[in-house]
Amino acid sequence: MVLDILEYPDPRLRKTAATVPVVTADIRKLVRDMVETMYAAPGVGLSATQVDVHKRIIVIDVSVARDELKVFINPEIVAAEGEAQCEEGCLSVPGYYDTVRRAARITVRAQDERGEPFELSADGTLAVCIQHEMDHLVGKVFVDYLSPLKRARLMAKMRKKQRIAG
Ligand code: K2U
Ligand code: ZN
Repeated sequence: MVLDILEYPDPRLRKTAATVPVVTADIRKLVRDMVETMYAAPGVGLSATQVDVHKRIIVIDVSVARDELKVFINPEIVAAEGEAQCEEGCLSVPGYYDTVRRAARITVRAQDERGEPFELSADGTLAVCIQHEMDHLVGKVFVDYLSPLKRARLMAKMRKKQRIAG
């Protein structure tokens, strides 16, 4: 089922996710719900933190055809190099996009939804998205990288929007 996505500055977005000890049927059900929620948003990535489940799980599909789903359980970046600036958005900060600097190429180790370990090297949008989602798992939101002035303007805009939404 489609889950609710927490909106910035909800304090629950600041919680740190716990490692998943065993990939159980419940974890696989959560992954399915996260995948459905991501495609429905639509987004190219989603972290469990954003649906208020504080476990180290992210789902990503950066393909144009929306048919290259990647599931990362207990992801860890084992190598990072270079630097790239990329325009980022976030389903938890709707309507706001800004440039963030991140590593250009990364190697990530994780388990898939069967609990099988794998290693993946990525660059481009996939590398940006993996780093963006892994930030969510430690309570970071991409707006944390912006200048205080930009963040203040964004907060005013979000508050106004949330007031109108009632
Ligand atoms: O974490 C999220 O809210 C998912 C983001 C993932 C993302 C962040 C930065 C750069 C690429 C992906 C959402 O997909 S935001 C919507 C979006 C879609 C395509 C490109 C940029 C942002
Ligand atoms: Zn995000």
